[in-house]
Amino acid sequence: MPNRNRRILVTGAVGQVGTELVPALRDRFGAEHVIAAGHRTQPSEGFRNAGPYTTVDATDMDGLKALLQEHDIGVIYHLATLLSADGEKDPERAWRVNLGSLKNVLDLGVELEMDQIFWPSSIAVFGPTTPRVDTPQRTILEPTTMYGVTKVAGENLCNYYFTRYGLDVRGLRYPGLISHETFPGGGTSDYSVEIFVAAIERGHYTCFVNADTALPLMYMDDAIRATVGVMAADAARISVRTSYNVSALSFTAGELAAEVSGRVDGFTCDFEPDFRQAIADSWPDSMDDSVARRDWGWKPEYDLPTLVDAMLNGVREKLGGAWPRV
Ligand code: VAH
Repeated sequence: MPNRNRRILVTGAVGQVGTELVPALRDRFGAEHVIAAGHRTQPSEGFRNAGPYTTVDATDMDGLKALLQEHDIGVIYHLATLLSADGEKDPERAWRVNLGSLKNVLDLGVELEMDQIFWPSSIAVFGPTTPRVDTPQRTILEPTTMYGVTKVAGENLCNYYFTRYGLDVRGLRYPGLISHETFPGGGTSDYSVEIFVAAIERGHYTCFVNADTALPLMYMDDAIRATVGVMAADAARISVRTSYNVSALSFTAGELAAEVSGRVDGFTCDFEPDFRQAIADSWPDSMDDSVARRDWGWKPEYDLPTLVDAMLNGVREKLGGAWPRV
């Protein structure tokens, strides 16, 4: 049985998911129970002061081991990663960071007898040969980005450490995540966040994918609930140890622009694809997440209108702070 006295470590804690996962875990388990670990990105003062914060380079095995022992960690949410667009700019670094850090986490998970490990996969595991609509849980995984390659390799590494060592590793194939608490960078789905900031700041956005580009997308509140939900599930119900498909919405960049236009007077959007179009084109339009719904009761709560309302309200509130210019 998990030792509930041992603490939780979140790596990549200052990233798009970590910034919202850390508070959610602290609400559930107590602020002092959750150690937030960043690396290069500087946290806001509020984030740094909200509970235990440190930095770690998860590719450094000795440094990571020392951190796990110092704080008596029993559960790791290992979020540190290079995303798809940044990964294509430096594939070698993407492999080293994404896979090197995961291997360290898994090896230390066995050596220090971690109770649980969470690791995020992505729809980036899919490629041009994968069925594009209602992509099944088990299907062809031939990604055309290094980020996707690291996610396929990582999923199989997690499954191996469960099968070989009994390590309780769980993962989710996150869709493109849409949030307003951090400004994401280095991803292909970033247009789905940038559009809200640009609409409020300038009333115009130039989108870097075509209007008819459809992707599986999800509001961050749903992603956090899925993450907490899969980790809270009885281990006997977990039938997937690579990573679960979890889905919420599928819509095109043009549909998103139309929803924003209906709420922001005078907003206009044009579409000028860049190198990220080819990455988006390699990913599916929608995912089948029936296995996650069956195994541990996954169910999204946000539809497109409620997502857009939440994002516009959140970005308007956030713009009082220091948002970078898109
Ligand atoms: C990216 N936001 O764009 C990430 C995500 C599905 C996309 O993995 O790389």
